[in-house]
Amino acid sequence: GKVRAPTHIISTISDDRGEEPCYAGVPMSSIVEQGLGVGDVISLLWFKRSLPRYCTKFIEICIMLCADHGPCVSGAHNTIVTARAGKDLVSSLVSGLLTIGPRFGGAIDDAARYFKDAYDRGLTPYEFVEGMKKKGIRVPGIGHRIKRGDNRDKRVELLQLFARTNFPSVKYMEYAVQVETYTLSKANNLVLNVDGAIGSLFLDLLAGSGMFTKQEIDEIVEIGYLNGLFVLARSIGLIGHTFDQKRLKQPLYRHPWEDVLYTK
Ligand code: Q5B
Repeated sequence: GKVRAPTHIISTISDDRGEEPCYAGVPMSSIVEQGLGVGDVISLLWFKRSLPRYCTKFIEICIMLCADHGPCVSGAHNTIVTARAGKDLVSSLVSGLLTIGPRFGGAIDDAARYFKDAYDRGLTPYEFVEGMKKKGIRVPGIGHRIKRGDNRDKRVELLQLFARTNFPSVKYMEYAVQVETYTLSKANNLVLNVDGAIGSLFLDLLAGSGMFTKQEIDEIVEIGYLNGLFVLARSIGLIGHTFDQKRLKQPLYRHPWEDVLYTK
């Protein structure tokens, strides 16, 4: 019989060898003919399955709402400084992307991990938050630099409204809201932020859609797919900031001495 040399790469998400490329087995022409969108493409390439329309719409809303949050956030600031140093698009983009992490935009996976663990173990919000405090860990998905209890994040409200209207269950999100109610009783800045809203709602999508086994959900949460949503979304804004600086012919950035505390 035929003997095949062992391969150096295994790939399961796409195939470009036939007449047309396929994403998770779905030919490109079918994706276009069915009028599918970027949420469907993400479903195929990240989750290797077609998800119901409300799920792909939710993914698209996450991408749209996280695409940009002004020039002052860490990522945009880095991108702007890099573009003004005369660097190219990719360098400006990745310089911004590299700021995404546990404090800025990259708290979605940990929010999902901690909210899931706390909810599944039946912890009250008090037990969860105080337990985190004892361990010296900030609750991922809680807290914001400019949003407050009396100045909520509109993005969070829009995601919650969509999910309450379209998801079969929002138990993890409701738990995150209870956690927020408790943290807000401690300090006004400890709101449920956009990372926490996406993290908890994606748990609801995974658990409520009937499209994933328990083992698959655990794997997705463990591997950490969800920061990818923020990375993908914010790339749109960071690319925009690069073009903006180039268009405006902005000179090399130098931070003003007056804004530095020089001390020994
Ligand atoms: N405290 C986000 O902090 C921030 C606490 C907490 C318990 C918490 C902080 C935090 C978890 C990570 C997270 C995603 C660093 C944020 C995003 C995207 C964005 C960004 C944009 C966009 C803000 C004051 C007091 C201290 C702290 C306590 C704060 N957070 N305690 N759990 N989670 N959150 N990140 O304002 O007693 O005085 O020592 O790490 O979810 O990134 O728009 O800007 O779209 O671009 O610097 O929205 O919350 O507050 O550090 O001065 O803390 O609150 O222990 O207590 P701040 P701090 P104490 S969304």
